[in-house]
Amino acid sequence: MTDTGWQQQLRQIRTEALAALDAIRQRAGMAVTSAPERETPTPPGQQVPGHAPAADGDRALDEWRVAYLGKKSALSQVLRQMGGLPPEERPRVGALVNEVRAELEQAYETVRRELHEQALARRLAEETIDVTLPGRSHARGAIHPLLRVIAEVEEIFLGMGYEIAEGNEVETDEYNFEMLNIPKDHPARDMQDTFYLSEELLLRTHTSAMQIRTMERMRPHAPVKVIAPGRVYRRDEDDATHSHAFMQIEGLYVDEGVRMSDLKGTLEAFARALFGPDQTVRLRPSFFPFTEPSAEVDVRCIHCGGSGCRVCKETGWIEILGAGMVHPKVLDGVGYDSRRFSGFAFGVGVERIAMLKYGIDDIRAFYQNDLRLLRQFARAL
Ligand code: FA5
Repeated sequence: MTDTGWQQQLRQIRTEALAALDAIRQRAGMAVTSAPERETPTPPGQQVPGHAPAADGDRALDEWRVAYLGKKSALSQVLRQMGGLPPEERPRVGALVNEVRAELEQAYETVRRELHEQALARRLAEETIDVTLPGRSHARGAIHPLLRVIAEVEEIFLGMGYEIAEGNEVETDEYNFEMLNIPKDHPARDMQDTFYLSEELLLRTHTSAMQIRTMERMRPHAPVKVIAPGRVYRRDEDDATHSHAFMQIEGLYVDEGVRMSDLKGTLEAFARALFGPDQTVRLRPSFFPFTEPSAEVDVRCIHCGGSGCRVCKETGWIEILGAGMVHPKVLDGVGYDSRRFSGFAFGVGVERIAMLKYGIDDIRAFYQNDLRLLRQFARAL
């Protein structure tokens, strides 16, 4: 083959290949361009509607690559025939073949990129998102005020080295009463009548059953230092300050040498952490069968600061919990020798604390799920 023969053959291959590439572009809806101007991709606006789907363009382009740049392509065949050329001609023809190959490869890359950009533009146009649309706001929940109080009280006592324990709402008569020194005929049972599931099973009337369960679990280990929040039940008439189901937090500290002054100091620190640094507590003598001595514990009225108002019934004090030194009978009953160990316990009414803290004057508000009340707690999440 003569030199011109080579050139002609290569020119033919080039023309045919570029025409086939243009056909692919055209089918994909892109404007036809002559080879040197291929660099600029066709803007999406110029695309002809109703063109072949993007996948067809990709497939055609793959076939094109195999046909014009692949091992069996005319270009490769020319290279293979080069062996029959006189050695001095080979470099020139080789360079020519490489030139055409480079041009075809570049043209291929350009069309590949164009097809890709075209597909992307099409997807962007089809999947339009209106970013100016206002977002849909999600309804936000809030932590219920009673759970907030429990979390806060837990935090305070964790800071004083207490652990948190959990008890059963369904209790046995044994744990709820008997082991707390409240036998069947004891008048204290009248104050805590409850819902019985059977002779022996009941809905617990206070979290104090946790004292027994905790000491049984920990014995003979000391100190025992736990608080146990939870729901309790009583056959009380519902009114502004009473509910038949409410929450308590039990506290128990047992060790050698625990004294009443420890109880008072602990409760004072608790009241200050909860209601502010100026708070004080007052212990009034009281009676619980499982503590001796026993006390009702008041804080200075949050509303009037102690001068007397409607909330504190003009006394300047508000009761928040019952407490006392763990009765020796209770200690001995669970295996802590009362000659060696002593302890204190207290039971806080969660609703009463929440009412004071958030200025809520009816306990029923906590259970009615009135969103106007609950929403006020969403802000302070
Ligand atoms: C007791 O329940 C004792 N277990 C507390 C205790 C624990 C004493 C450890 C000694 C040692 P009391 O019945 O007083 O005590 O209830 C404690 C607190 O629960 C009360 O101060 C009050 O805040 C709350 N409370 C009692 N009854 C109700 C009720 N019906 N509705 C809402 N809160 C109540």
